[in-house]
Amino acid sequence: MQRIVVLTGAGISQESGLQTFRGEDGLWNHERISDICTPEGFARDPLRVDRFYNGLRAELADVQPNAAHRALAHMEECAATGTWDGEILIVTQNIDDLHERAGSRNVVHMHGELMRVRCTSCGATPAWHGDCLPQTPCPHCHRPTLRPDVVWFGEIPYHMARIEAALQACDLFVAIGTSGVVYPAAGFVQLARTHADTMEFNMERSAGTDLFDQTVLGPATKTVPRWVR
Ligand code: BV8
Repeated sequence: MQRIVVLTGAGISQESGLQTFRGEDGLWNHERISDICTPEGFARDPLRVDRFYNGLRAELADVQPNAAHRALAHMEECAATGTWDGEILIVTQNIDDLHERAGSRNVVHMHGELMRVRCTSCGATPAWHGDCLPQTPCPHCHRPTLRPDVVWFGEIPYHMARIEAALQACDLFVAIGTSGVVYPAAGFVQLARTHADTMEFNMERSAGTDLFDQTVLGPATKTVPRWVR
């Protein structure tokens, strides 16, 4: 039984038409991280942050999963049907739902999900498809205390215990389309390389490239299906 953990970042969704964070047209070239991606930024100007995520949510409705998402979903299907003696867990930093829409079920969103909001009063995390604004009432407790269900800088990522257990147990750790600058995700290769093979798929060298056994350069829609075949 081969156990694979795949960490994905914004680069796997780039060819679906979603912006990455740090490329030449990256999201963080147009907005300051401190204004958008911190609890302090949200407390300062919740409307600005809500509008940022409302815009990403609207964009997501117009894009489709690509061949890289589908290749990973195919691996999970082969495991489920027994044509491959293995298991695959996708740990994604992405908040889009393209892995799920490609058919993957074993997906962990460590930075949260764009298609959910979280109530800071009752803790509910309802699915959310339209706009959410500071005065929008929570569908459960009816208080106007909803926020994007997203992990901002300085907040603790979701599902860390499950992720760390999977990293300890894996035989192969693969990173696809991540610049390797945001922790704790950027540190996963350090944890895995003590006992597992490590592979990276990217358009260019990342901050972590020297830590991987192998780096495959090129667009994920070409390189990942070739690897999965
Ligand atoms: C935490 C929210 C404690 C959702 C995001 C000093 C040292 C070390 C760490 C820290 C430090 N100071 C502060 C920290 C901690 C901090 C951090 O890491 N800061 C960095 C900047 C130094 N981290 C945190 O605060 C985290 N929390 O540490 O809590 C803790 C930890 C563990 C246990 C207990 C307590 C919280 C971090 C989460 C922040 N939230 N986003 C959203 O809005 O999306 S981060 C943001 O960056 C996104 O989530 C994104 O996923 C993430 C990483 O970016 P990438 O996915 O890598 O995207 P990027 O654009 O950077 O790169 C794209 C790559 O794809 C490129 O390499 C490109 O070449 C490639 N590519 C492009 N096109 C393609 C492609 N590859 C293949 N094919 C293509 N077609």
